[in-house]
Amino acid sequence: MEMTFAMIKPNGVASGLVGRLIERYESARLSICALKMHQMTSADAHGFYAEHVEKPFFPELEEYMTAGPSVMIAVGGENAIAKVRAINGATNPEKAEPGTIRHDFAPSMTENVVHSSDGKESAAREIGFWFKENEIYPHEAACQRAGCIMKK
Ligand code: FUP
Repeated sequence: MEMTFAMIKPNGVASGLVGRLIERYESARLSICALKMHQMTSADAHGFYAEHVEKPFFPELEEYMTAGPSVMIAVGGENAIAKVRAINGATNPEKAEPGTIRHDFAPSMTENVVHSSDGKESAAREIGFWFKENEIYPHEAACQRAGCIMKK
């Protein structure tokens, strides 16, 4: 099982989209392994987006990301990294395919509603950035013990 990091950004939370967006991930047979709400501080934004701090768009990105709470999620399942990227759509919503979250909801490249890790390394870094080990429930066995009530 692979795990990735997904985030519903402040305008997604403020627009009441949390349930609808998480449903897209769960409907793709992905599972929630960790979940919390958190409003990024300036320090969080500098740490999480360390590779972008020197870019010209960073001040705007920081302002957006610290404007309200986001929902942080570790998402698990087969090919979770690629699946969540596909469900989210291209970074620039003008290039996002119909049916993707960013096509359906994102007003601009900066305020693009959702995030997801772009590879195994970033997934591990990003999950570790937001969650302690004992906040993550990655094991299918634990899910099986709880029981699935969905009809096959
Ligand atoms: P993504 O992998 O889709 O999260 O995109 P990036 O890591 O390349 O960029 C992170 C965030 O910076 C994007 F979600 C939006 C913002 N960004 C801009 O505002 N302008 C740019 O030119 C590139 C990224």
